[in-house]
Amino acid sequence: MSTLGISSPTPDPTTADAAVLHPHEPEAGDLAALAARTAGDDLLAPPVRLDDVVPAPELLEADPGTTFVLTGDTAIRVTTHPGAREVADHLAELLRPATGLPLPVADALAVDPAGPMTLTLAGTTPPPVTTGGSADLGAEGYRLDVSGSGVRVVAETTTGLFYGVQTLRQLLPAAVESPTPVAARWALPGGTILDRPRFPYRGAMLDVARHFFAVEDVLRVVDHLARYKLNHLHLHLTDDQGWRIAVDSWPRLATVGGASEVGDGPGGHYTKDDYRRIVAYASARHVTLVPEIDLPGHTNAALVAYPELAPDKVAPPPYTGTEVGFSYVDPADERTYDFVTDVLGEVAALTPGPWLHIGGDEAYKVKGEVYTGFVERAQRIVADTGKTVVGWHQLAPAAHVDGRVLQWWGTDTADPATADAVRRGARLIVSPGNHAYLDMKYAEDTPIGHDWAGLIDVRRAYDWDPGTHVTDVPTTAVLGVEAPLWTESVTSLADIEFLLLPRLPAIAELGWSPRTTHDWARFRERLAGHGPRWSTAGITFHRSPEVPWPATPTIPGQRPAAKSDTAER
Ligand code: TNX
Repeated sequence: MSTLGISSPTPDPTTADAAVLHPHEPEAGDLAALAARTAGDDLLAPPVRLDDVVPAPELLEADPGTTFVLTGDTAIRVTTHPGAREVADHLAELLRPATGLPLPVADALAVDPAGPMTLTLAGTTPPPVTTGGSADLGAEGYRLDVSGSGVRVVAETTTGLFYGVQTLRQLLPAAVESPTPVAARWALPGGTILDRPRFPYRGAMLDVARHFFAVEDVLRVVDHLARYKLNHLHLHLTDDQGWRIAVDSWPRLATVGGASEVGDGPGGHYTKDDYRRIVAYASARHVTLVPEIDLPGHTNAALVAYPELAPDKVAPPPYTGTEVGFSYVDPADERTYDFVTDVLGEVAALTPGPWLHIGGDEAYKVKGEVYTGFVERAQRIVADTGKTVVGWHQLAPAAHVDGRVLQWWGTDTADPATADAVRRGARLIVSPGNHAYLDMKYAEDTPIGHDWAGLIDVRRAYDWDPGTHVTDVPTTAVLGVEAPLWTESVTSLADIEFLLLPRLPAIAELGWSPRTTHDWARFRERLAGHGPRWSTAGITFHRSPEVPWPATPTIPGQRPAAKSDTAER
C-alpha cells in the first residue's frame, strides 16, 4: 500500500508488502521475494506486518523498508497528564516482562532519550499533520507512527492513547507476551495507522450467576477485552441459580441467595470492595462495567433469600438446574418496588459508568400489561438513579425513557416490537444468539456449551453486520455489539477462555473496524498470528480448524521453523 488509504483487505502478494516476512506459512511468492533480497534485509524484517492488527484499523500505510527496534536505551516519553502517564506505565508494564528492557517512563519535557516511544495527548501538544483525510480521532481514536527513529502514538483522549498502545503491542513479535524474559529482536514494522471505532459500544458479557467466578477471573476477562479494544464488560450478576452482588439493605440476597450455582458448587458473591476492585481494574483498561440485575424473572435466588418477594410468599428451594422462565418477583406487591429501588440504587452508586441493565428476558409468567407495567416502573427507578436503562429486547413494548437501550439477542433478524421501540427513540446493542453468543458450541463435538441457537464457528461469529442485522433498525440507532457468555456449562477460567478465543476478536472487529475492511479470508490469516500470542501468555483458546494457526513454536514466542524464518532468528 503506497498511500494512506483504507487498508486493503486482500493485499496483492506481488507488492512490496509481500517482502515483509509473513508470520504464517510462507507462500512460494514470499520465498521468491525473500530470496531476491539480501541476507541483511532479511535479518532486519520485523516478524509482524502492519496490516496484521486485530481489529483491523481504519487506515494504514505500511513502510516496508522501515523498522524500529526496542533496545536497552529505549524510553517512553509521555505528555504530562495523569491519565496519559497511566497509559505509559501500562505500556511499560506490558513490555518489560518479556523484553527485560528497563523502558523508563519519562515526562515529555524531560531530556530526549535515545530511541523514544512517545505518547502524546493532542490538545496539550500540537497534533501531527495527517495524510489524506480527517484528523478527527474522536473519543477513542489514535494515530500510530513507526519510523526508524521511534514510535509515536497521538490521541485526543487517554482512551485513544490506550488503544494505540494495544496496537503497538500487537506489532511486536508474539514473544512479547512471555511472562519471563525472552531473547528476541523487538522490531516493529514501519508505517502509519490512523484508527478509530465504528461503534461506541463494544462489549462482552460474563454470566457470573450460573457459575460464580473469582475476581481474578473477571480481571483476566477484562484484559482480553482491552487487548481487542472492547470497551464494555456486562456482568450478569443475578439469576435463578445465584445472586452475586452484596446489597447492604437486603443482605440475605448475597449471603443466602449467593450460596448456590448450577450443579453442586458453593456459589459465592462479590463484596462491594470486590466489585470496586473490578470497576477500578476495568477503568484503568478503559472498560466500562455494565451491571445487570435481571428482573422480574430469573429471580429464584432472590426469592430463596426473601420469600416476601415471591407471588405466594413461600421460599422456593435453591435452584441449581438450567431451566429458565419459571421464577418472578411479585409485580403486584409494593414491597417488590422497594426491593428494586434499593438494589438498583446501591448498584448504581457502586458503578461509575452510565449504564444499568435490568434484564427483562424470559419472564414467561409475567405477561402483557403486568410485564409492561413492571418494566416501566423499573425503567423510571433506573432513571431516578441518574443511569441509562439497558434491557434485553423483550423490554421493547414498554414506554420509552430517555436514552433507553435494548439488547437484541434474537436468532432471526426481524422483530416489529423492537423496530417500533427504536422508532420511539431506543438504541440497540446487537447480540444475535446465532452469531454473537459465546456459549454456543463451535462444532458438534465441542465439549462444553449450548446449541439452541445453532453452532457458531469463527466464520459465523465474524460474517454478519451489526449495523444492518435487525430489520427496520437504521445503523444510526445501533450503539454497538456485544458477545454474551452464559455459563451453565462453564466452570473454570480455562472454559471461559476456550469459548472466548478466538471468537471474541471476531466480534471485536465487527464493533471496531470499518465495514470496508471486512474480509473473512484476511481475517483468518490475521487472527492466526494471535494463537502464538495466547500460547505464550498461557491463555487457553480453541484451535479452530478454520484458522491457519502456525505450528506450535518450540520456544515460547518464537515462530515455528520454516525456511523463510531461519534468517530472522
Ligand atoms: C437465554 S439470552 C437466556 C439465558 C440463558 C441463555 C443460554 C437471554 C437473555 N436469556 O438465560 O443462559 O439463553 O444460552
